Amino acid sequence: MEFWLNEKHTDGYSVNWKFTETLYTGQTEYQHLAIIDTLEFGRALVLDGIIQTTERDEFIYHEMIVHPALMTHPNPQRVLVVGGGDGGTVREVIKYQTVQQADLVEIDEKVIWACRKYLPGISCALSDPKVRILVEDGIKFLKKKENDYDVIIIDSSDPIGPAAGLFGEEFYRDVCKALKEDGILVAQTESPLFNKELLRSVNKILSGIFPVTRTYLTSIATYIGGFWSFTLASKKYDPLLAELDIAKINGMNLKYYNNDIHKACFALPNYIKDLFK
Ligand code: AG3
Repeated sequence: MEFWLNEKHTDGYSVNWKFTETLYTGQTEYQHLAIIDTLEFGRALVLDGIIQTTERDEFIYHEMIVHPALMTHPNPQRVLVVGGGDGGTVREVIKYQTVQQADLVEIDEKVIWACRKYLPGISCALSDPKVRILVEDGIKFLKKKENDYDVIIIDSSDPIGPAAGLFGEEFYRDVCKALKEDGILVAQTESPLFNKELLRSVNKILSGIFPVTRTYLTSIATYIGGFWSFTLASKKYDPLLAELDIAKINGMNLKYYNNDIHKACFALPNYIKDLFK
């Protein structure tokens, strides 16, 4: 017998993943959660039927959501990750010697539990003393914060279900307030091909709040549409002008991000530039 996950993205597009084992499946308070072992990509976290991360290519996403901002900021000490309960993002954040504390605010405790148990290579940093885990709604958490973080990273799922509120203006204004005067925000902003209105809207909202807004790209086979986008918004430092101290990443053994990628990832094809006109 063969097992296939049919990952449905739109009415006319889905991706099929052959898997050999279901390690966990269940309904949480917020979503359906599964951990499966796929034939091509290793173990994967699946939320509401959509693959969030896989052992094989998680490094691309997690390095790219973290390093452009942490290299742009000259002295990141306090970092907040909203979502990201699998732990991959905080794993990259605490590689920086300057980082004293990484707060992880994840709404769904079950995601943390399942990733700790079944995805140890991704979740390994969750037990690090620098990481403080708060099981809480990121939207409510940020309302209480002011002038507190150097970098805030929004590592969310798609803008439906529990993450819907993480792409709107009110939330981004709260993020801005929670950042210090030279703080940087980064958000995963979906596929520019499949979700271009979302990317356009986020870029526009952030440009109205922050002096510097830059969308950047990478490609991750697990996610659809060729390119995957991230949007960085900054109160002071521009990732394109920042003097990068490449010594900061020496010894981190990164598999994707480097100095050349930092410069190249902000280059946008015309169909994406046109979205922001
Ligand atoms: N968060 C982004 C997953 C988006 C997947 N969406 C999709 N394929 N349509 C990943 C969380 C990893 N820490």
